[in-house]
Amino acid sequence: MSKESGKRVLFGFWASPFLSFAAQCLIESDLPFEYARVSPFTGDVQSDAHKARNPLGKIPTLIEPDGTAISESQAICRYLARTHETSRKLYPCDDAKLCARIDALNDFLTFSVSGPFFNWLVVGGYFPNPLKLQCKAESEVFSKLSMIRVKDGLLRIVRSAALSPYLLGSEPRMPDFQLFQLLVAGKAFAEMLSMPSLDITAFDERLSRYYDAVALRASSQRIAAWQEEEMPLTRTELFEQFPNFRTAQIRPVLSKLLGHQV
Ligand SMILES: N[C@@H](CCC(=O)N[C@@H](CS)C(=O)NCC(=O)O)C(=O)O
Repeated sequence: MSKESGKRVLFGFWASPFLSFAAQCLIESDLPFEYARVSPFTGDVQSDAHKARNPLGKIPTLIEPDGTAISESQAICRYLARTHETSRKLYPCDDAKLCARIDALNDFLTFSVSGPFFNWLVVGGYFPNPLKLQCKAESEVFSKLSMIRVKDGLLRIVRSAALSPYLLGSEPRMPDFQLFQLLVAGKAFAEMLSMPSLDITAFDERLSRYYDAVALRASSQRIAAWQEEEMPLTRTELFEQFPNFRTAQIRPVLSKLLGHQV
């Protein structure tokens, strides 16, 4: 039995929109949990202790009181809905038609918004600064192309969603917290990396109004306070510890790929 058993513990760090999304589903479901910090910026995700929880070496991971470990934010939220009545409003598993609409939005957000956003963050943001790789021109081109993809994905959503005020109507569902926490992360990383374009909420007025509506929820505000409290530590790790182990891993691969020393 893991030493975490008997308690519900969420592993990760607050700068991750995936962890914040899972945390928001827990709070909205009235499921108390403890938080245990595992930072990707220190290499903690590759520790034996974390890999025993999630062999993929990613955060977030949730350990349920019975010892069950679940990773991947959407898998966590769906598991909660299947095992806890209070969570079912976010993902009504007995309503196949509504779940299909929810799944469609979650899948679209993952593939067409969140994926390109994170590639942009890494290649356009982390590579030149804080990793200080000499690939500024390539990073800028990549940023522009990523911005087009992310904007396209977000515009498809705001044009087709109910936004009254939530994506599927008057009640928030799983994709609302996935999207909202991505918008929150955009703002945080725009500030942390001095890259204003990462604030993707600013792409469209409808998105700003949507953000403001979800931000009013008590769960959003609780998470915002935790995110803010942890930000100085995360910033220090990003600029001081992260380059120490990441730069050496990436530099030879990227130099070969780009055909010049980075
Ligand atoms: N699809 C995953 C994404 C999780 C993810 O990419 N987490 C990042 C932090 S935001 C991570 O663990 N990075 C560490 C690594 O890739 O080594 C989810 O929805 O939970």
